[in-house]
Amino acid sequence: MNRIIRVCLAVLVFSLFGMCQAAPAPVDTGDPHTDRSLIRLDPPEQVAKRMEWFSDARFGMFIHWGLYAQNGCHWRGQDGKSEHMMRHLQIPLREYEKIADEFDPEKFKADEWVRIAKDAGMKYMIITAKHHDGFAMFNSKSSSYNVVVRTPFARDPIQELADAARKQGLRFGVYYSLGRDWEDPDVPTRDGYRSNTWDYPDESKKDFAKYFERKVKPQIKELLTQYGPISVLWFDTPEKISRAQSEELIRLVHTLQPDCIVNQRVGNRLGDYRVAEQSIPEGGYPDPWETCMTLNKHWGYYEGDENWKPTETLVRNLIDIASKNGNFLLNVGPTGDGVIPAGSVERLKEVGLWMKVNGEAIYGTTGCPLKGLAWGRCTKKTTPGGATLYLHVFDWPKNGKLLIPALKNSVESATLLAGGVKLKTSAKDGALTIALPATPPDKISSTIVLKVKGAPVI
Ligand code: FHN
Repeated sequence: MNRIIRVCLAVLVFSLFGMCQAAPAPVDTGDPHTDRSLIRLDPPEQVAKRMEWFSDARFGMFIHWGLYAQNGCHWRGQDGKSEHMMRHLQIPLREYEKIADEFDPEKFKADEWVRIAKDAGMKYMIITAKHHDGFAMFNSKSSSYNVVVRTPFARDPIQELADAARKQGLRFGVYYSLGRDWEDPDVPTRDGYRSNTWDYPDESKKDFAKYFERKVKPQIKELLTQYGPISVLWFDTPEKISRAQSEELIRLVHTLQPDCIVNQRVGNRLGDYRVAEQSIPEGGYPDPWETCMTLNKHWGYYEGDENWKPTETLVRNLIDIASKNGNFLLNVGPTGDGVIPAGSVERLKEVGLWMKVNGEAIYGTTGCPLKGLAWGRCTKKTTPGGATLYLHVFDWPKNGKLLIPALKNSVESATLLAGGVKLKTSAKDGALTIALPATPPDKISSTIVLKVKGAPVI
């Protein structure tokens, strides 16, 4: 009997130990949203060249703006819950399009939006050119269901923002809803409920290829030929697109604008970089990647949502993402009259104040081999004959001693980035200790610049 108990205990211990082990690499699910590895159509060096600015930029603005913003995702007094309100309330297209008759954002100023992004330390911006409602927020010759033709505003915000971004030195990109378009009768989507089943109930009649030829390709061509350099084509919801169609789109984009990067939501594991949504992947991804995240709880402007993430969370997310080789695409949802909500502007201003002092430790950095740092994160720049490690200290040690475990390199210097104060270091048993002043320069995260000889050896 004892032997049986021993064997059972052994099995139990090993299985528990196994559960504590690093999770096995996830199996590719075939779902373009979740697969870890991207399939490349171009040689790696060509992709790397295209991606250079992106990895250096690290921080961008996402903008969700469309008819749903007119009344804060509400319709005739009903709560539409989000930018999906047309689907949530099953609003017939003939009714939903009437919102366009009132859409006249007289407070919209492209230069103002770009300045807000620039002052936050953002280096690129991506706006919804067409979201799931199928309404083009640009002058589309191939679909009259667009902001220039159908609204009293009668202006092209994509044109105005592209021009303003270029003038202020930011890169500009566009979001395009690929697999969901509630205006077009031919768009089926996975499990049907994500397509327009209220105006077009018969899913069996829907032919994605017709929509792809009639609307998607012409509009992608318009976006890439009407507005000058487009740095990112940010596709979304690639349900039901075939591998051949995803490939055709990527080749179309890179034929019209070779430097334009395409995210993985072009579908079928293709694309130049990966996307995480509302989350920061534990170990990052092997490919270049970006986390997109809302500032409150909604992508589009939702009346009454004042649940803004604290500035500390935003800054530490940016640092955490950069420490894993990722980019942070932080979203704003402007109102129907063209204003970025005050709660967003306030926090972006505060993030910008931190970036003004510490941006050097984010832009152009890569992840750092120092992992699992209890007090914060680390980013890195390679220098001739060595490296600069940026130590982002969230929790300032009370005893004035910052411990960096297992860094074997010899130290050239250690300084506070804010103010340049030199810091004393000492090495013992393969660990490095940095003596710190009593008060941290920044309560959110203080940066120490640690210059070491040779590539970091952990
Ligand atoms: O359904 C959309 C949603 O409205 C929003 O645009 C996000 C942004 O990444 N993408 C889809 C949800 O994954």
